Parts: sequence; structure tokens; C-alpha cells
Amino acid sequence: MNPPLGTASRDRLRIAIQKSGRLAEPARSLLAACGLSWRESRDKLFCYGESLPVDLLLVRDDDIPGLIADGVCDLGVVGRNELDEQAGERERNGLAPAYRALRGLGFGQCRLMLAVPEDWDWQGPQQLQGLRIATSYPAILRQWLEGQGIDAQVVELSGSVEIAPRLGTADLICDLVSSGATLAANHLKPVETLLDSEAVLAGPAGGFDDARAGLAQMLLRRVDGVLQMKDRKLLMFSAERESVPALARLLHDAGPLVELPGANGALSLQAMCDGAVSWQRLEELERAGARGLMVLAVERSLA
Ligand code: PRT
Ligand code: ZN
Repeated sequence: MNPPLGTASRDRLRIAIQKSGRLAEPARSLLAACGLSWRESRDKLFCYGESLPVDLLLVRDDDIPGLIADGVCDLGVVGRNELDEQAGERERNGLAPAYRALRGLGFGQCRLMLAVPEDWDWQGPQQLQGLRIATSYPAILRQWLEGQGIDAQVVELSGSVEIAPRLGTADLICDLVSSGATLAANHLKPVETLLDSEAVLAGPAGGFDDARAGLAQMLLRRVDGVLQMKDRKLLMFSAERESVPALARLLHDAGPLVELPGANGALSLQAMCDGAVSWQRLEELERAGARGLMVLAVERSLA
């Protein structure tokens, strides 16, 4: 039977991820790449960890910082925007920091931006004095306005922020932007970035003092191993020794060219490349003497 959710179990780690939404699938894939697997439960809220004592809690992203603060969950995958907003709110209420971002995860990228009606002539933040700004991120916005020395009115909305200027409830907005299509569709233009956000692995402000410490450390090491290798490719080929200097020049931006003894006096070579290795690059290497070129995806590493 699953343990009750409100009591912090001491020997199993509990990770909260978004149940559905933008961060749900990438969070699951990352954790699966870290070697975790789960038994899906019927209530689809709690998934019991099978390969390791690490359980999943599937929740709304807004709930994740609070679940960590209350000790219901040990770790969570959440947008930096949400984590910073709730941390800012705690600070304003005089509460101590309860969580922190342990790792940036490289997905869910977006920016928290100010956006104004398209026909505005934007001259800078000082223009905001006395205006009304609609947002779902009041704590981050207030902190930014204070930093800029601007006295503006923050209009808190829980959704559909982008229509506020057209409805006349605000003069401009502060909202998340990724492609910019939503702003354009609402005749708004982005003018200032308050926060560059991505999904983060968040944990409690303090550490763990029981079996969870070792589990969390192992998980972080695996997360690093997966993230470091993300988009990396291992390039393998063979070549005669006299071709090696030219090939090394062509691969100057890759990791060190590793030489291994190959068949018939030729060398077997390999290099770690960041990002895609194009056909054009392979053809150039072939012209410089590389043979049997192979590009392999790299899944994980232990540093
Ligand atoms: O149900 P639940 O509360 O869990 O989900 P949710 O609807 O609150 O969250 P969801 O899935 O929309 O977003 C989860 C997280 O994804 C956010 O907290 C961000 O960290 C991240 N993220 C990345 C985004 C976006 N990109 C994004 N574009 N979150 C929201 N948007 C919205 C934005 O608010 C605006 O309405 O998309 C619109 C803008 O998109 P573009 O592409 O038109 O610019
Ligand atoms: Zn949400």
C-alpha cells in the first residue's frame, strides 16, 4: 500500500512533477533516463518507484514549491518562474526560504517579459510610472519595479493576462513568452525581460539528514550525467597517421581526438562533438582522410 502523502517517509525519496502540461513529459523522460521506473497507480497521483526507492507525485506545477516547503515532497521539477514567484511571496510574508533550485534542466525555456500595446513608443522602464500592469507573477514584478525605482500598480490575474489591455483592466502586461505568438495575436510587443526561465530540479533549502541524502545525491549525479551528454555525439572513424593533423584541425571545436590502434596500421579515432554533426562536416572529414565515419548518440556518463 502507498504510504500516506502527508508524512515524510525517511527511506524513500519523493519527487513531485507536473501531472499534465508543458513540463510533464520532459520531466518523466529525464527521470526515466536517470534509471527510475514506476508502477502507475490507478489514482494517477502517486507512482511507486520500482527500480529505486524514489516515488513520483503527479501534481499541478503551482503546488510543487509548497509541497517541498511542507516536506510532503523532497524534490520537484518546476519552472524557475514558479519557484521564484513563490519564494518572493514567502519573503514578502516574512517567511524563511524553504526551497532552492538545484539544477537547471534545459527544457521548458521561456521568459517573463513586460509587453505593451504594439503602437506604443517604448522608451524604457521609467515610462511605467503610475501605470497598471496585469500579471500572474506579482512578487517577481513588484521586486523588479522596486529595483527600477518605479511606482506602478500591479493587477493580479490568474489567467488570460494578455487580454487585460484590450479589456481596459491594465495598460500593459507581464507574462511568460516563448514563441511570442500569443503576444502578437493580442497586438502586444515584448519590451523588457524580468526573468529567463527553464525547468529546474528544486529541493529544500536545507539538505536531508537520513537515507534520502544518499538517494538525492545519486539522483543529482545521474541528472548531471544525462544533461552533460544531452546533444553530444561521439564521432568514430579510422585514418592513416599522416591525415591526423588535418583531421584534428577540422575537429578543433570538438573534444580531444582520441587515438586507438586500428587494423592494418591505420588508427582508430574518436572525438566528442557538441550538437548535430552535419553531412557536410562528415564529407569534409572524409576528404581529409577519415574512413568509416560513424556518429553515435551518447546517452549518459559518470564523471
Ligand atoms: O495545470 P498546471 O497548473 O500544472 O499547468 P499550467 O497551465 O499552470 O502550466 P503550463 O503547463 O502551461 O506551464 C508549465 C511551465 O512551463 C511554466 O510554469 C513555465 O515554466 C513553462 N513554460 C514554458 C510556459 C511557457 N513556456 C509558455 N509559453 N508556461 C506558459 N506559457 C504560456 C504563457 O503564459 C502564454 O500564455 O504560453 C503563452 C505564450 O506562449 P507563446 O509561445 O505564444 O509565446
Ligand atoms: Zn499551474
